[in-house]
Amino acid sequence: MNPATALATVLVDELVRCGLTDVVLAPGSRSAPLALALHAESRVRLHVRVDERSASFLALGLAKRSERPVALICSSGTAAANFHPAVIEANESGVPLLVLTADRPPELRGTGANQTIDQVKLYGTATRWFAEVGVPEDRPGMVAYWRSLACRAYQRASGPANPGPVHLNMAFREPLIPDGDTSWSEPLDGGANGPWVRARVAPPPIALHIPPTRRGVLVVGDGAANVRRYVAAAGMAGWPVLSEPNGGARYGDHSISSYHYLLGTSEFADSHRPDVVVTLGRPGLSRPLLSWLKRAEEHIVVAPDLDRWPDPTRSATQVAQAVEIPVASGDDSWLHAWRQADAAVRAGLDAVLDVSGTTEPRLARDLVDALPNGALLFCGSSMPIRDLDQTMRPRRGIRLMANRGASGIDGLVSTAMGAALAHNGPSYALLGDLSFLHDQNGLILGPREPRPDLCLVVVNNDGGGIFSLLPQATVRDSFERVFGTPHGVDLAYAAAATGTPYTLLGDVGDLPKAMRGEGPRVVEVRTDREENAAVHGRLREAAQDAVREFLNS
Ligand SMILES: Cc1ncc(C[n+]2csc(CCOP(=O)(O)OP(=O)(O)O)c2C)c(N)n1
Ligand SMILES: [Mg+2]
Repeated sequence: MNPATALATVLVDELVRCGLTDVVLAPGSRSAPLALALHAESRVRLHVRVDERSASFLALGLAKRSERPVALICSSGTAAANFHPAVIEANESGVPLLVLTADRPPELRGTGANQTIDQVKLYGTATRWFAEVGVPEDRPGMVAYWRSLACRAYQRASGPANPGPVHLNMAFREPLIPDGDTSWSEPLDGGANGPWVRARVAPPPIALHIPPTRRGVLVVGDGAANVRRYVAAAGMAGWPVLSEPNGGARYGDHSISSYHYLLGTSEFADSHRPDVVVTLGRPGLSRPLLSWLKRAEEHIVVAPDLDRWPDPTRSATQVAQAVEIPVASGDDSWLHAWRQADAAVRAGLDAVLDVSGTTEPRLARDLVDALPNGALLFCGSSMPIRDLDQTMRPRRGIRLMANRGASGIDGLVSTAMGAALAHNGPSYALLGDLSFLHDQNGLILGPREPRPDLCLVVVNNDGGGIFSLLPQATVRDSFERVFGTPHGVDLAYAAAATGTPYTLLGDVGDLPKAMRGEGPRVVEVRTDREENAAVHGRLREAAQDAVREFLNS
């Protein structure tokens, strides 16, 4: 057997023994040994994509939803560089990716040889671990090296407290395809069963006990872990829960879904200062929430990995791997005040939305209401995730995800596709038009590829709507060209290019009907950026009126 084939076969076998189930491959020649080993491996689901950037975000979506490492494979050269944005997102949001880049052997590097670039530590500080695997050779000891290397890579990617991307750069010398010979200097087999090296997971950490108080708040942001347990504890303690949609805690009686508007009204924020705030994950969507967090007396950050605790407001006073929220005695006036205020603001917001026509905040609210139980909603960056944060009513039975590690508008069609392929149930995505256009290649799906059940709802405001809500909006002359960036693309043609079923939604009331169907499909909703900015203004006013009325009652 030639060494390239031996390494690829052994590595794939060992990764499968570790638990690998999905692999995304972009085509190329140098990666042929891996491609062929994978194609022959019936225990993994293989996904092939032609664009490496889309391929890498597909892997990100698969790994993010399944919470298990997904392998990602490409050829040498710029192919590997196209993985970089997804690797960055995986690093920032703690998603386990196994990046296997094929490379030329050392004698071809730095010589001007075709498709050869410096791939050593290509992703810089954006990986949890990098290894230059070394050119495979037929000599005793290689099998132990390759198998233990695969176990280390899989274990390092999966965490458990600190999952993230791992990069193995794999130099293959020709020949790159099997030669029919099966002889090798030692047995290539793995252990009798299971992986070569068994990694033992550490016991759960001992929780930090905090003094009982009724005046606490639980804040849940992106990437939060053990959410149900903390929500239950907050419920027992009588604490309100402020959860971003993607935090996964916007459900139940204690959920304060209008927190963005409540905390954006100074009279409420000033008069509802908690004794303690506990944050799970990384909150980062609502400016009023972040300002309020900055002023917290005691801010406890729960972070499974103490090397990387999130604290964008630099307000943390304690960091712990786990926290015990104790039940406190006393009346429930604190929680009651939050809930009453929330109900008042909620009614004000809903009244504005109900008569706002087909606008983006209305669409976000109604989309969540229209999701069937068991659905996944992947939400795009920019206004979709913010509209959801500001309008979503609490509900159970759905799962919400977003790429909030680096908050890019890149790779979102593919991330949604990947998440949908790992989700057991119907999937939906809410994306802006620029985000959709940025990753049109995410719609390219070969005839033999696994097909996700995914409805992509694209909000087309012909450009970047978020900028109309930022100070840039006041620079009238230059705004449209350098911020608004209208493109005039007809999304029906973009969908038609890949044969993706397409529907144009006229009235937001027809949304549930438009969402029906199966397989990958696109629903376009046309909106107006200025009108949206105006609705956001009306929502703010209605919320402030409601808060003031509540405080004066
Ligand atoms: C890769 C990348 N490029 C640029 C940006 C900056 N950016 C943030 S939001 C945005 C506009 C997004 O437009 P769209 O997806 O249509 O959403 P909308 O703002 O209209 O809601 C841009 C360009 C980014 N976050 N990521
Ligand atoms: Mg847009």
